[in-house]
Amino acid sequence: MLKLYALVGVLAACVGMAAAGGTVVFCTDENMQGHCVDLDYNNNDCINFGSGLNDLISSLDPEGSGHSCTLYKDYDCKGDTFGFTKHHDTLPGFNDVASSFRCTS
Ligand SMILES: [Ca+2]
Repeated sequence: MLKLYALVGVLAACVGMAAAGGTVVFCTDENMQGHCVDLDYNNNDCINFGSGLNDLISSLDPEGSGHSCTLYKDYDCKGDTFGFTKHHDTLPGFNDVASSFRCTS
C-alpha cells in the first residue's frame, strides 16, 4: 500500500509540472483599482485579454513570487512588450494598450 501512495505522489508531481503556471490579477485602473480580473496561466501559453481588459489595463499583481511575464500590445503575444515579475501599480509607457500576455513560473 505504501508503494501505491508513493506512485500516486510521483504521478501528481508530474501532472503538477506539466500544468505549471500561476495567477495574475489585472486591473483597469492604477493601484489595483477599477475592474480587476484574476487570470490563470499555464507556462508559456499566450493569453488574449477579453473585452473587459483589452486596451484598458493600468495595474497588475502576480500572485506569489517567481513569475516571469510579458505584456504584449497586440493579440497573440505580438507587438511591443512590457516585462514584469512583480506587482505594478502603474504601467509606464504601457498604460491602456496591452492585449495579451505570457508567463512562466
Ligand atoms: Ca486603464
